[in-house]
Amino acid sequence: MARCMSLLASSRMLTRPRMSLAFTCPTQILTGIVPGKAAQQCLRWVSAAPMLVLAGCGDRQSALHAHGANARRILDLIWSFSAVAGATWLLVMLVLAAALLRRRLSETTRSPLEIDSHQERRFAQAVGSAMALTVLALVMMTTASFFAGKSIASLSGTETLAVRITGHQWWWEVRYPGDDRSQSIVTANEIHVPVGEPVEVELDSLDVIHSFWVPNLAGKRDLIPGRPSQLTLIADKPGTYRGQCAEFCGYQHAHMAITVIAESREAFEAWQSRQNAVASAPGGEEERRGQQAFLSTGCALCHTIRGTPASGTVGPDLTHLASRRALAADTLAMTPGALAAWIADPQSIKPGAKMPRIALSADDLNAVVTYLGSLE
Ligand code: HEC
Ligand SMILES: [Cu+2]
Repeated sequence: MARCMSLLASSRMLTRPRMSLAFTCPTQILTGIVPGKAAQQCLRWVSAAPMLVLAGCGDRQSALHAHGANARRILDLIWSFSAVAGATWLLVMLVLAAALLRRRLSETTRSPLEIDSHQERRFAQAVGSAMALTVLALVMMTTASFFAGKSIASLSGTETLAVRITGHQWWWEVRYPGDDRSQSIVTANEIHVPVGEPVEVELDSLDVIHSFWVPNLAGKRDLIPGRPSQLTLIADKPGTYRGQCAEFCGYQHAHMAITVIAESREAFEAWQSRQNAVASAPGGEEERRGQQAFLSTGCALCHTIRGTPASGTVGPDLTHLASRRALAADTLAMTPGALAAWIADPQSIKPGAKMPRIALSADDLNAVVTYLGSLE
């Protein structure tokens, strides 16, 4: 960006003949001797800027589009704090402008060391009232923030459903505890909730500190290893809301997204009963071969597919993989091509991810993709 700014500042370099330089150093950029490639890069930045700004206007992951009681309290706070901060900034700028203007108008000959007691008193009054105003604003903002927190906390205890989320580098394990163990649903990176009902989200981590943040629905809450925390989530409009880990947790932190799907009670219950079932048995020759390859090449050491001997817990539960919308914490869409690319070489898609590259023959890879793709 700095490179870009200095390039913009001196447009003559865009027309300057290209010099034969092997590299650019800051002084070369500043003096305007820059190869055409840097200029091109800069133009790309400039043309991308409006898109970056507009990207902030989407409402799938935005604290400015509150779709739940919890998020609305926070949005009210955002607006009131912004209003106070904006008004303060405006006031300071006005006073500054007035001071500069006055100084220019009244070029006095008086020495700055001379003290005018009348003026001193006025200064003291002005500083005193500015301080009083600041204290008043702080007290008002603290009170607003206290009541917002209280109102958010008052939602807890009214939940109709509990979801247990465990943070892993770099994906979210999602469990819906059932009355008995066989009834508990395990999935990953995707939470389904009935619309309009408060849901208790219990958070914990097994490795480092993560932070759960679905801005449309609720504020942030950290996941601290060994210190479970909880949060109440309400979605008052059906839809798909995106969230992201909001605490830097390592190399693939940026690829650790979570999706909340809010749907009607009936749709939610239908989803729940499909998820409760064990995985469907392989339907054909290809799927049988896929399952065999899955069980014999080490995948089963890290992944569970309920209804098969695969019971690893290092990676996401794959029992109903194909019912999810995305792969690897919203890094890829759920398509056969993306699934094949992920299994063939996860490290090229999410370098550092805790899934190793496992060499499979092309036929085995295809079969595994067909098999996993059938796990609706
Ligand atoms: C050493 C443990 C390990 C082994 C072995 C392993 N995986 Fe994984 N797998 C993971 C982890 C961890 C993730 C989550 C990666 C992430 O999103 O950062 C994952 C993610 C996946 C996903 C995406 C799941 C989702 O919901 O996003 C699929 C599909 C998958 N693995 C298939 C396989 C297959 C097929 C094999 C065998 C060829 C295999 N894995 C072997 C650990 C493993
Ligand atoms: Cu994280």
